[in-house]
Amino acid sequence: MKTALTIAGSDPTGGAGLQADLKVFRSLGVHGLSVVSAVTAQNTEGVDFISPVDRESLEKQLRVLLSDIRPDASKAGMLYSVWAVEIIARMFMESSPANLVVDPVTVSSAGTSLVGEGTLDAIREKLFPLSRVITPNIYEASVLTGIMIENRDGMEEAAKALKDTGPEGVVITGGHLDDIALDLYYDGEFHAVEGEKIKGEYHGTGCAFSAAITGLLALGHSPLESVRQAKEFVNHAIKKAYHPGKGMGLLNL
Ligand code: PXL
Repeated sequence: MKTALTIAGSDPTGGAGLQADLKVFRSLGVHGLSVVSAVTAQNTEGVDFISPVDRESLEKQLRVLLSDIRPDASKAGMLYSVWAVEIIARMFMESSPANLVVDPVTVSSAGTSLVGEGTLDAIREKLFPLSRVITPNIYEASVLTGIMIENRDGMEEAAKALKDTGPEGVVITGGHLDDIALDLYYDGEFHAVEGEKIKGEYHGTGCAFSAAITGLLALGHSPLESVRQAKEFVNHAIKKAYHPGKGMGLLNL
């Protein structure tokens, strides 16, 4: 059985974060490993509270797990603080992780900030150089590069700037061309990853997308193939989404 690790925040709704990532790994037939970086209190209407785990707890969770199991792929989701990024980067530099996917999470689907001061800069400087694939959405790519992305040219310019920070591939999500959802994958060449645009507000789509890429890389797919299949996986989960609460829909992972 292949293994995939997520380092992520806990989301009690099970729609995003660590819980969603584990469901995605399970759906793909990969054994899920998890290290919790923060505890959130939230429901389908929004995030109410965030408490990062302390340094020792984060470091111990990772060190003890990685001293035993070498994951076939790993994903970093919501890390929240600069020191969490530094601990993870140091630990991964020591253990040379295979197939690291970094989702530079900034805000929740309902708009709450999920990062502290300086965290995104630390992610760009310390984790992107170790990554196989990074998965910013248009907003995150704009903040990370300082480029205001307004169209496909802007997506391409930002993708190139992000590739220069060190990852093997960059996928910028959330573009659109008329009625087509456009994600752009760049690995030295541009690849449009198109999908049908689905209306409505869904929680955890970014988490599910980056987790699916991670699981597919663990199974041995190429980064481009993983990105394409991950997009299909998430679209399928959106089409079968359900509404257990009063707010956003949750993906059927
Ligand atoms: O989708 C970003 C995200 C990541 N991690 C956790 C979250 C969310 C969004 O709400 O709750 C724990």
